[in-house]
Amino acid sequence: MLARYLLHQLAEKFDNETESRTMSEKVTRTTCPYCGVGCGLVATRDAHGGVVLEGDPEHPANRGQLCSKGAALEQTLDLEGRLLHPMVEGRRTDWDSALDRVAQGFREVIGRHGPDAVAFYLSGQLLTEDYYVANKLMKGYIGSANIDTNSRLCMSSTVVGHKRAFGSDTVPCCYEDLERAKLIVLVGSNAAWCHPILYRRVAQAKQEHPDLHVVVIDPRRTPTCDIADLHLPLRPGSDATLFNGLLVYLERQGERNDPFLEHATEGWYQALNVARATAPSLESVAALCGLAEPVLAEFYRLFARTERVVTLYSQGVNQSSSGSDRVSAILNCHLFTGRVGRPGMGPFSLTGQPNAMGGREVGGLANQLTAHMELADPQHRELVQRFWGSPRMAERPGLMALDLFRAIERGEIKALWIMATNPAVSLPDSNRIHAALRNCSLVVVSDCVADTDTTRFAHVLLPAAAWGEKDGTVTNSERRISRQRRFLPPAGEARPDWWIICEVARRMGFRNGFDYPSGAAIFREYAALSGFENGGERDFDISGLAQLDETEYDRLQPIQWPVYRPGQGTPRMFARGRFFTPSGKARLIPVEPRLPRNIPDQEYPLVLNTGRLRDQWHTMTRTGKAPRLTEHSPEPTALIHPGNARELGIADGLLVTISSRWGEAVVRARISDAQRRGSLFVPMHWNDRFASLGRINAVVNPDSDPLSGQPEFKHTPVRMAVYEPSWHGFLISRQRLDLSTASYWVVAKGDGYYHYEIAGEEPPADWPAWARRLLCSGHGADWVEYLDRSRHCYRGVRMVKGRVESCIFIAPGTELPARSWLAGLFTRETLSDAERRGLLLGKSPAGEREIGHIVCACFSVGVNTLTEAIRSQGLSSVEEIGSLLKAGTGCGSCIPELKALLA
Ligand SMILES: Nc1nc2c(c(=O)[nH]1)N[C@H]1C(S)=C(S)[C@@H](COP(=O)(O)OP(=O)(O)OC[C@H]3O[C@@H](n4cnc5c(=O)[nH]c(N)nc54)[C@H](O)[C@@H]3O)O[C@H]1N2
Ligand SMILES: Nc1nc2c(c(=O)[nH]1)N[C@H]1C(S)=C(S)[C@@H](COP(=O)(O)OP(=O)(O)OC[C@H]3O[C@@H](n4cnc5c(=O)[nH]c(N)nc54)[C@H](O)[C@@H]3O)O[C@H]1N2
Ligand code: SF4
Ligand SMILES: [Mo]
Repeated sequence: MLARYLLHQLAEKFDNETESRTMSEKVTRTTCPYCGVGCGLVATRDAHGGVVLEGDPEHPANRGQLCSKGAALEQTLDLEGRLLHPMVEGRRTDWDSALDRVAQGFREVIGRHGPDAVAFYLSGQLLTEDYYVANKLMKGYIGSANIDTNSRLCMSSTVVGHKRAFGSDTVPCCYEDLERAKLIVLVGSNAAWCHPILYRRVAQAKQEHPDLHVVVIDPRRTPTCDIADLHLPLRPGSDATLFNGLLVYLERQGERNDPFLEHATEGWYQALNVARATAPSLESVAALCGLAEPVLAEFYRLFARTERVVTLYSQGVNQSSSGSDRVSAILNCHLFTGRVGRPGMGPFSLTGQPNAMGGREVGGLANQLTAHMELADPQHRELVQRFWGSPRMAERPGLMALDLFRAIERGEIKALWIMATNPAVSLPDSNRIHAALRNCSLVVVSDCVADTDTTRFAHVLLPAAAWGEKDGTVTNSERRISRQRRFLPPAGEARPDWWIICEVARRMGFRNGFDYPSGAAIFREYAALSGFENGGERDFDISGLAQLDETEYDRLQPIQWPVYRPGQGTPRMFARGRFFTPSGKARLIPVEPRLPRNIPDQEYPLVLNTGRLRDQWHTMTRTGKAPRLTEHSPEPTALIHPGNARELGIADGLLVTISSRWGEAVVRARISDAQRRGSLFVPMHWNDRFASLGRINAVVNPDSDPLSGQPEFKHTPVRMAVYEPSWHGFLISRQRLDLSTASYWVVAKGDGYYHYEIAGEEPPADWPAWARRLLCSGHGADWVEYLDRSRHCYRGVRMVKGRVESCIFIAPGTELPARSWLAGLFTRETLSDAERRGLLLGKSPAGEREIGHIVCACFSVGVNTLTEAIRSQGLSSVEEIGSLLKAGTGCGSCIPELKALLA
């Protein structure tokens, strides 16, 4: 994929700053800042000061391919919305003052209330070097372990599962195993949208080897099911029963691997016994999981008869109040059959963020120590402290994310530093998180973006260098460490996170531990610590990278840990059946399946499931800037089964209120037979910057897994009702507007415009006056308007010098003109007479068709265009669509949707 972005001024500045750079250095290899697949990118600065971004054909994760998000990165690089300067109490200041303020604030709180009265909340989007120094500062110098990370929301159940089974948090597999497997089971993973390049590798492997089977286990029929031979739409939360049932079945089929169990494991008998008691028969499992018996039996048969099976799993497993047990139930089946440590098989947890894995390695979680050591282990504490030569060491595990925010709420934690995460949006029961942040006497936020739901609570804002501006390492899902390299100068006064942390540490009096000349120096120290007195007892060892000089660090090639010798990585773990438990044996864990604590009842009869969309990344601070990405899903929606919609009188496209015991949100209803009856799906992405009422975590329950602390994001009892405003409408404007006078609004950034969907409970007394207040800034505008007072229909178009500046359409119901033709007019400098005539009608007088919502982001092909062409031209394959309309021939992320349209 080719992407291009003009950065004249930035590039000039960069050249001035780095005069010595030669032409050949203008090609920079780096790594994608989004998901844990960890694709390589090549950034090329051309002679005109532009940057071209392409997939790196040499990176082993993606071999040149990129998904829609990676391919649209160039639309996120501009300075719009960036945090460019340090700010204290809303005022711009210089770095010295801001850093002094943070150091002094933390020192004061610690002096008065002790080290546990402060906390850091970090993120899998920090680089390893950033993460390492933050962790060192908190645990070794401040002397508290109140440092947790958004990986708590993401991976922590897997960490528990891994440690229980393997004695270490080790992912056994590598990506190549996907190509060598004969069966791939995806559990609670919508990889087609969330790990698109891996998904494509699986799709391609399946094309080349038709005997490769794919099974998807997910309550919803997701785009990932497009390549599945079998889809198990199980009852939400019933995974542990399903895998316990599989364990029993494997035993019955004689698939127990006795030699492996004997030599390499312990606990299988107890695990099997509990499975027998809780999932005795196919019939009982089918009933408990809400599945048809033949479908379940087919999955069990496939699993039993296939030696080379990889189970890929993600948040549908982890994000649960029994996530750790669900992970163990999966690992049990692999251990029971000895299917681990060999090519083409194993349990494979997909990591979410680009450096979720790196964060686990450096000990970003409150209960871990650096380099996979344990905070609860006195020997590990002593070893790390001695290596650091640090004045203190946290003595016990700190608070996990949810507990940490509860401690802030109670006033026990008084100073909080948040880096590279947006907890005001992403934590469950988020209204309560807002209250806690409001209550905290010192909130410091390091971010690249100025205005987020979280930065609004900050007393001190520190501008962090963004992707493309900073240097360091990340680790992807297959333990592969890759370099992120900078190819742009920092925006404004932004600085790398590690630099900011070290500056604060030095100002807190810890000069000795934080005097690093470069990120490379931090990496060397970290690599050395991983090998320090290790002797093969700890899985994480990258001591082979401890001697890299600056140039070697700069040129570091992607490599999988452990790395004992320079240049030699380890694709696969546990090949010899030795594990990191005290006995060296893996453990099977008895799993008693537990239902979520909060289950549907009469008052809240539906289950709310939340997750991701193809083209948005989390809280939208970056992907929300890219018109190519917002067009796929411009508004938050709730997917609803047709049966539930009928019962509740909900028609497709109406607004609905979703409420739980914790809070409320308003989103648009989309009726879909891909949903399980009784279960809704709402994306996690929208927040107070992009919608008035779309922040779904206001609704999500705050229950969590007692072992991992991972929240129950996929299961909240809710009720749903039609939201009935007195008027509906939309507006398109070249400027961003303040919509606080509309009770419902959602904004999406288009190419040269902002698109708002709006609705209101009270109609204004005078529509034209209201529209003028909302849209007018300046003189010299011509208005074209239509008003039907009695029916509350209003249409207004504001023109300046023959160019459309904004338009607004209001009606009592949702019957409004389609948006795409109107939006297209915002790319023009002047309009034809016919187009002017079409304005108030909201459609092209020439009869051009509306293209509908965008399916193919690369070539902006809409759903109407596609369905029309499929019908009229009799298209029957993705290839035919591609050759006629180009859709699907770019990044390929839309292929599952194209297939769904064909079907
Ligand atoms: N486009 C995009 N990609 C991303 C991200 C993004 O924001 N946008 N974020 C990245 C991050 S940090 C992460 S963690 C990953 C997450 O990647 P995924 O885990 O694949 O994504 P989700 O959509 O959160 O959830 C996966 C699926 O779990 C299903 N599920 C819900 N309840 C259950 C259940 O009880 N059992 C089972 N088996 N399944 C269930 C949901 O229906 C959903 O389809 O994605 C990464 N990639
Ligand atoms: N309902 C529901 N909620 C969920 C989930 C779900 O499935 N359902 N999933 C959970 C999961 S798995 C995850 S991982 C979280 C993600 O949730 P968050 O981590 O809160 O989401 P992001 O939008 O990725 O936030 C990253 C922030 O860091 C900033 N940033 C980007 N790069 C840098 C940098 O280099 N330095 C600094 N200092 N800042 C930077 C961005 O501008 C942004 O504000 O959400 C969780 N919340
Ligand atoms: S799959 Fe897409 S989002 Fe994930 S790393 Fe690759 S290009 Fe980036
Ligand atoms: Mo995540």
